[in-house]
Amino acid sequence: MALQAASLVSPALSVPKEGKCSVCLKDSSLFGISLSDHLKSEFSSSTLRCKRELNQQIGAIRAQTTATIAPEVNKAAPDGKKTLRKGSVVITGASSGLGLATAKALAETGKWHVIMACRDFLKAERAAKSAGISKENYTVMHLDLASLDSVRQFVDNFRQSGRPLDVLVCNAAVYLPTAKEPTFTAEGFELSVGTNHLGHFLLSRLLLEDLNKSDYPSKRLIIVGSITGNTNTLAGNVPPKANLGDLRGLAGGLSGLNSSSMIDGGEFDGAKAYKDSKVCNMLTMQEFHRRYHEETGITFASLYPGCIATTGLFREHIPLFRILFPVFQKFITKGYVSEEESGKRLAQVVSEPSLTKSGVYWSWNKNSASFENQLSQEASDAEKARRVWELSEKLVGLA
Ligand code: NDP
Ligand code: PMR
Repeated sequence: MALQAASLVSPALSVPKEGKCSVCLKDSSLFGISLSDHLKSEFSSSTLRCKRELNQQIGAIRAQTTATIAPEVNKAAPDGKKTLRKGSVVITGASSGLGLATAKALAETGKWHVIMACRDFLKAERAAKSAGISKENYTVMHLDLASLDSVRQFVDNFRQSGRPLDVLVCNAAVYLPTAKEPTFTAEGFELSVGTNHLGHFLLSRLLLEDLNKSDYPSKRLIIVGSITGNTNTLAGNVPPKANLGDLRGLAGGLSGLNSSSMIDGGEFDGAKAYKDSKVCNMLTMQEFHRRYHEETGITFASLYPGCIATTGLFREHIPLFRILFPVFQKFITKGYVSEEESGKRLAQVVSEPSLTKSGVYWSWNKNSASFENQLSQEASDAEKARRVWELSEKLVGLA
């Protein structure tokens, strides 16, 4: 049934009869891309650049204003008992989709102040407003993960704000399935791995110190993973499959100049680059756990929130995909979840007292109950995690 629907979706898709995991896509862009789509994306990338520069300026101004905000503290009530102060959580990419829904779910409890770490300041403000998040429960701060300078600037601005850091959620991501050629971050790393993995890697390494200083009862660092990076699932077996290979491209800096833009050293493939970046996210979470959990007590976790087929993640995909994908996930795979539901799930990983176990990749069953899921062989390979960590340290200037 699933495969019948799949063949309706695209002529570029062929399904060999044997083997349940052998669905083949001849073109990773699924339907190919029309000239008008291409021109549109060229146009929007230059307007995006201008917008980003403007946002950076606005972000700097805003950062100065947030620097004056007095931090909340754990207060002693008149009877001498301490009341728990509001938790302070940074969520990257909180301007849409999962990040916004999580910000809303946490803010609504009245127990959290959400720092929305976003590249588009105005978009984030508007998103918070239209989601109905009250002003006292959030702050927007500028962060462009595709620039390591911006990551460092964000960390400085955050520290100047005087707020504690109790939970960090590395959520932002880009997915470029129709790109024919690689695009690059400010430092020249292929954009998907550069943003989704390397930007977050630097951010979380720098903010570990801040998390460690927090006096909040449960400190957490969460890196959003995905089923599509796990080849022990049907979804993870849809080509192109994640595969970091021997990491030769990562070692070469993903620049596409003297080395490949892909981690495994292969030809550029936007869909594979995204899935590889998700494997890096899940490996990084486990390496954090091995290196720092015992010493700091911080909970390190990852998750697959469900297939949130309506988010902006698929904005670069062709229009037909964006129409059919939610229907396919709702009625065929039954893997679909709404943005609201996914936000509640991630909010649980941020704040539920029952989800404090570290080193876990959380998923949810059909009744929306959380469980500890198994990662694929590659996504749980400790030796690979160590090597990804060490190579990433060099690329982001920490080693
Ligand atoms: P969205 O596109 O809705 O959200 C992604 C967010 O990342 C946006 O806020 C976007 O900002 C932000 N972002 C992108 N690039 C940068 C950058 N350079 N600097 C800062 N922020 C950036 O997608 P989702 O909500 O679906 O994705 C959220 C997470 O969930 C991702 O990690 C994704 O891998 C994961 N996930 C999603 C699934 C799904 O089915 N959708 C399934 C499994 C995991 P802007 O608004 O400015 O574009
Ligand atoms: Mg997938 C149980 C089956 C299942 C689930 C849970 C997902 C989730 N997908 C499943 C199956 C299939 N998908 C099958 C059988 C096919 C072939 C028709 C298929 C195809 C497909 C495509 C072309 N699926 C996709 C794409 C994308 O472009 C999405 C992607 O890979 O983004 C990286 C995607 C996804 N499927 C999912 C999920 C959660 C995604 C997207 C988001 C992500 O992993 O972050």
